[in-house]
Amino acid sequence: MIFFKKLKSVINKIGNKKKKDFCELEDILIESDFGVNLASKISSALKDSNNILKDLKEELENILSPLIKDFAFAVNNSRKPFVIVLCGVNGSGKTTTVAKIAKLFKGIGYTVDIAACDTFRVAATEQLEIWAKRLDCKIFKAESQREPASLAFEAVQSSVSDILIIDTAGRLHNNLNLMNELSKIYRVLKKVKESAPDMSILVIDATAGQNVVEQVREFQKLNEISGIIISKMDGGAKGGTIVRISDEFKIPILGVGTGESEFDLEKFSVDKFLKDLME
Ligand SMILES: Nc1nc2c(ncn2[C@@H]2O[C@H](COP(=O)(O)OP(=O)(O)OP(=O)(O)O)[C@@H](O)[C@H]2O)c(=O)[nH]1
Ligand SMILES: [Mg+2]
Repeated sequence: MIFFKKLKSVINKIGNKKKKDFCELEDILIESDFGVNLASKISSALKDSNNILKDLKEELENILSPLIKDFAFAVNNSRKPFVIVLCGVNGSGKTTTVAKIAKLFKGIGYTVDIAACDTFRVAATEQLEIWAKRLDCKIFKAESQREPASLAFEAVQSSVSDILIIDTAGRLHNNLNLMNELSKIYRVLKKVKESAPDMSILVIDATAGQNVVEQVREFQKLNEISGIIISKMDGGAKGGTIVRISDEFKIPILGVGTGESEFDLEKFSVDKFLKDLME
């Protein structure tokens, strides 16, 4: 994580508490996607610190630790299937995360179906079909460009598995038509199962950095986001995105994507995240 390396060198300098060094710390936090407000809040909180590294660690821990949840155990005994919807902007990692979650749940003994509700692109369905085959999951898919809400309806109605994971098309949070379409998926699900979606997961690309707050806010308006998964944390991500979202929205952090295979989903570990600070 580039952020921590840079941060360490500033912290080493900051021992003599010159104002310009605190400004530099704030700049690094901003560069690392903490956002202006949080960067300023954190660097102000550290001004009287005698041990910047320790206190920074504590600041981050206070924000992140209460939000880390083990979502595999969130599955309750409500009527089957337990419906999980994945949403997010284009290319954030939703489809790959569907596979990772399916793998995880299958690994602990659940039966899992998948619904390919990104019906716009044939390639999207094909991508999920490959995963379904590899993971040995039943897939609900549309033969042609069917309305995603209609496929979602059929999937929830027909699935006899413990868990149904619904993949959705990537959509920019400011595209009203596409956001309305997602909203329709949520509404239709409730017609079959009142509690559905039992879980709605927003997948955020850790390397994107921009607009995350707006993304969360807009997706949250359609349906309560039960948790966030941060994908691509293996790609040299700066790391601040998750701290910023956590500070602002207090939404559970369900996992971290660390690669492109179905095995690459880890529980978020604050210790691991902060370890680089101490190295
Ligand atoms: N390195 C890395 N790559 C990832 C991770 N998650 C997804 N990817 C890659 O990111 C790209 C996009 O992933 P998808 O899962 O197709 O993303 P999506 O959100 O479904 O994309 P759209 O359906 O087009 O909106 C693919 O090349 C994935 O292999 C991750 O955790 N780490
Ligand atoms: Mg996809």
